[in-house]
Amino acid sequence: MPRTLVMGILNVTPDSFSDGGLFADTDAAIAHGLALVSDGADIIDVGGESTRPDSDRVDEKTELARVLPVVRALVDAGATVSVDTTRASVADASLTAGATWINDVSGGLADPAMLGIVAARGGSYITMHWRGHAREMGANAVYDDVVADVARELAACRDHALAAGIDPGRLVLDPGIGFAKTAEHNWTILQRWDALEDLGFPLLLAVSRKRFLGSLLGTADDPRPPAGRDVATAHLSAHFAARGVWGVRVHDVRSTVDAIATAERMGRA
Ligand code: PMM
Repeated sequence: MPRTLVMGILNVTPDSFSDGGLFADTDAAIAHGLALVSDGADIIDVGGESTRPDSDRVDEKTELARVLPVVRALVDAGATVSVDTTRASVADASLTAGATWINDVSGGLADPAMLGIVAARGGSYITMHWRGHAREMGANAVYDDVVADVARELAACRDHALAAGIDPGRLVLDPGIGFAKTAEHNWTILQRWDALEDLGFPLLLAVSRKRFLGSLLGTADDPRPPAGRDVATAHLSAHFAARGVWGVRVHDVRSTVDAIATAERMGRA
């Protein structure tokens, strides 16, 4: 197995849940992206639209203005860049600017042009289990059997991506931890990861600083604040690296890189 890849999160937004506003300025965002690379990130995931529950959508022009200069600068510096977007136009412009990956939290559902554009451009694509934009997702956290339902809906995303012509060697699946899911749903999915492995594609683990970790470390009503969730994040990174997950998407790259290196060394018999 190749080593689990570490995707460093770079939110160029004023309102993301854990690092909102810190890197909203282009120069600060570029500097932070370069710092993530020097901490050991393999891919920098640049996002210009917050997916925080209850956040409003940004318009296309704003999203492009946030994302493109950062993508160009990081690509020029030699980084591998992913762009976290649900818009085909942003994906298209980002691939032109040198991005390798499109990370679409809507699994191709938000914009009907997305899958065709990524396929035509030969982009690499992360498709995530999704049940609606931020304002709608809380109400959609209803499942008969969360593992079976998420696996089935994610399989449909996989099949749509392949049918649109996305290269099977450039496709990664993500169950969308925290998206239209309660803390209990998230833990159940993580505990029954084999159901996702059965989908036959590389998987991305994206748990970093999410609220279910805050509830675990504090209480549901008084969760530990996001910056205090990095040890729990790194632990899950190591746990899933040991079972061969393709990648992990994290805010604090250093702690996850160290945890994965340690797990990898332990696994070398
Ligand atoms: N979560 C967030 C944003 N983008 N992308 C993927 N593929 N999977 C996720 O779970 C995911 C994502 C929300 O977290 P952030 O606001 O810290 O970026």
